[in-house]
Amino acid sequence: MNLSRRDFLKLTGGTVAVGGAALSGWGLTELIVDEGPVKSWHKSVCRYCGTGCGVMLGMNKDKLVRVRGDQEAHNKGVICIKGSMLDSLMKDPNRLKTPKIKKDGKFVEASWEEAMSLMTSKFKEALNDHGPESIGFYGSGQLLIEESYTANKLFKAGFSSNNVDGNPRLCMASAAVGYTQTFGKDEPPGAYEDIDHAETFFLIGSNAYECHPPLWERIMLRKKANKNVKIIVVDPRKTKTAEHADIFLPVLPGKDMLLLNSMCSVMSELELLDDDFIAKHVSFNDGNKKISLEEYKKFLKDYRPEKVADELGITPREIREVAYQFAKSKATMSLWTMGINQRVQGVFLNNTLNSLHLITGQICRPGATPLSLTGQSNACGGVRDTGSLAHLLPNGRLVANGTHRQEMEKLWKVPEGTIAPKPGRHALAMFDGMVKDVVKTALIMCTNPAQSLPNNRYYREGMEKAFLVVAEIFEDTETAKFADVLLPAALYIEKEGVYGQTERRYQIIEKLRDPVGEARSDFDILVDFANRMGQGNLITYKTPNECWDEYRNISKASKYDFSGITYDRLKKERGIQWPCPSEDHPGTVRRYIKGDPFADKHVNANHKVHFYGKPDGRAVVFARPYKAGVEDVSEDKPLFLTTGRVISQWHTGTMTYRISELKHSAGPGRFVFHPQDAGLNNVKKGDKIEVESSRGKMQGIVDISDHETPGVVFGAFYDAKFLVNNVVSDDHDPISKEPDYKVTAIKVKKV
Ligand SMILES: Nc1nc2c(c(=O)[nH]1)N[C@H]1C(S)=C(S)[C@@H](COP(=O)(O)OP(=O)(O)OC[C@H]3O[C@@H](n4cnc5c(=O)[nH]c(N)nc54)[C@H](O)[C@@H]3O)O[C@H]1N2
Ligand SMILES: Nc1nc2c(c(=O)[nH]1)N[C@H]1C(S)=C(S)[C@@H](COP(=O)(O)OP(=O)(O)OC[C@H]3O[C@@H](n4cnc5c(=O)[nH]c(N)nc54)[C@H](O)[C@@H]3O)O[C@H]1N2
Ligand code: SF4
Ligand SMILES: [Mo]
Repeated sequence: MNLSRRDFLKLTGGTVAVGGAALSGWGLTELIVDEGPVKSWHKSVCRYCGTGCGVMLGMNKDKLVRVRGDQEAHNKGVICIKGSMLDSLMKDPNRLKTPKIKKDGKFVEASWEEAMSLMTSKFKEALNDHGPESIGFYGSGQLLIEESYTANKLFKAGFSSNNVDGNPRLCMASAAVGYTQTFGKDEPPGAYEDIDHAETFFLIGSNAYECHPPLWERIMLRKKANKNVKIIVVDPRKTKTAEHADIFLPVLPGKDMLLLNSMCSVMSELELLDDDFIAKHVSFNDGNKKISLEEYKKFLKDYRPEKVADELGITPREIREVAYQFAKSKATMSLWTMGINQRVQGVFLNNTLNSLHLITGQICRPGATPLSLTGQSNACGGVRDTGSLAHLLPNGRLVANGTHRQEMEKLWKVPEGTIAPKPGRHALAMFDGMVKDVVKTALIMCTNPAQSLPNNRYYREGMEKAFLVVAEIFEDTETAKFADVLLPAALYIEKEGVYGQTERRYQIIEKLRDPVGEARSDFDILVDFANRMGQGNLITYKTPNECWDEYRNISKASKYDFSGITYDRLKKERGIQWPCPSEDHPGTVRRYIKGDPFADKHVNANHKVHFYGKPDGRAVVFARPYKAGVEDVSEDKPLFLTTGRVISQWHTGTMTYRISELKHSAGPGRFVFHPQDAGLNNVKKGDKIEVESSRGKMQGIVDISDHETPGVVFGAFYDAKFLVNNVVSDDHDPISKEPDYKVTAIKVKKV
């Protein structure tokens, strides 16, 4: 069936995936756009999210006129409504087209020469007068790998400044630390393919229906094909994902550690543990030292369902049922996202999710795996794998580790001692440093922190004080307003480079047209900046392909080895999963088992798994206690505010809220109440209210929906006129430093 996009949105509210399959039933594989005939089709990847959908782009000269899902990619032709409207984004007439410099509070057009020399002189001044800790780079999981790699190398090895961080800190940091602590290496052991083999899906803190629609559709197809498939959803809100669950646990926000530990305790009590797997492949730890299985079991006794169910807001029976289903199913796959990562106990939650799989042996088999879903298109490849966070170096190395620093200094051909031994400032600390006037000058690229950081008013003070260079595609973003120098960036198919998504899959985006106006790719901006800063000997490559080849060869020295993934291969194949140590290697679907080049020599019929990230080859099960967060409801602040996303909008809305169909589908930003809470607070749809949290007050409009649950108010963050982050708390996980956007106690009053 062919429909215009407008009709499609009218019929569906934009809430279903566009594709061949189960959910939508529309049989749509492409949406028709009247932009003239397609002259050539090109394989690419969607610009937006970490699902990493393969798309086919129909070009008419330099115009993108059609987008459709790539049948040969992992998403099998399915894409969501955002991806299907990439052409609208690419033809937006309001792009930033020239550099601008702020003079007397107003932006005036400038040449690249003027803008770049002002930027260079400000960075040199800060470096000379205040040292490497006074500068910073705040990047993004939406930059290309070559761009993040270059910025990271330039700052850490060129300027000896570890103040390199970015929005993946707000998103994937807890998952990355979780995997690293458990397995010794970041990035998931499994892959999307596991969806086709799983019998039980355990989705916790993920609204995959709205945020990873093609993956959700693949889960639905699996369920249709096999009647034993059960879907468990744990979420304080009755999301569209939860609506389709066989078992839905509406836990209260912020308490999941009680649930996960309780599930472990049930498994221990009912002898559902996989003793053989544990004996061969697992060790136990209390966070400080190794412990025995017996000691671990003793720790779990405090979490018996009867002890925790009330606090979770569910029944002991429900916990037992879910634990039993998880352990006994033929293959259990966990999927989680921000409801778990963006939490003050984000790392512990990630550890414990991994543990559930390890103690039941639900891992390293088709369909049995803990798969953390990635948020942004390139948070994995671009930021986690390149080590573009304040505490990391490329391919799993740590700033604080002397051997790792020396390895990178050799690979980057800089003198020993060049990389500073102390981790730099993580996202919140970077902007806090600006507030305190310690971070003087920073480059912000491909992210909009003035809207996306929690406790937003506070960090904006810092943006006001520091000298900010902002590379953007639009001039009207909240962060661009704080820029002293604004640089026009090339977007998507105006440049070339690689994205790496959830399942360790690298895919290329080819350049299909020139940038608008005078815009330059973030890569070109960084290479030019490096030269002007006297770092031409460090950043020697001139093209993304040359950069890729340098980085690809560097990866050889690590367990991330993707040296076999060349641009040539990426152009021909539909993405390749690392490890991939040679050009004739097919890539690795599942890690730590036969077929993974690093496990191969250790595994045999009797010993099928080898966790090579750990010296003893054993993954670690941590005994992690629950700790109540500071942001809990009380008489004074009786409601939970939780924040997140809707299907038709991307983050801060700069790209999607200007597209009329998508704007219409989402509507303006608002506070969404369950009918019962609306009644209790005497508010109705359309009322204006004031919301107050520990961080401040804001006003907003009320909406009412059965998708919310009593006690929980939802707000999305796409609308710049509804800055929900004004009231969201910036409490964060003490290890990952990822902020807790999901749990803020509030009170409301009608205005
Ligand atoms: N449409 C759309 N898709 C996107 C994005 C987008 O902006 N728009 N962004 C991408 C990015 S970067 C990301 S990070 C992902 C995010 O993808 P998701 O994490 O799936 O989306 P969120 O809406 O942030 O939150 C997920 C769920 O966590 C639940 N939650 C809140 N508090 C708790 C809690 O205490 N416990 C539990 N168990 N759950 C809780 C919320 O109710 C919500 O349903 O989406 C990616 N995909
Ligand atoms: N309340 C609340 N806040 C949240 C979250 C939440 O759940 N709740 N989630 C957090 C999470 S998980 C994330 S990932 C962050 C995302 O937060 P941000 O990264 O701040 O949000 P985006 O809207 O993705 O910002 C990307 C910016 O880059 C610009 N841009 C697009 N393409 C390019 C390009 O090629 N080059 C350059 N230079 N610029 C480009 C866009 O116009 C946009 O302004 O938000 C975080 N904030
Ligand atoms: S699910 Fe994500 S990657 Fe796929 S089309 Fe939608 S936004 Fe793009
Ligand atoms: Mo994210």
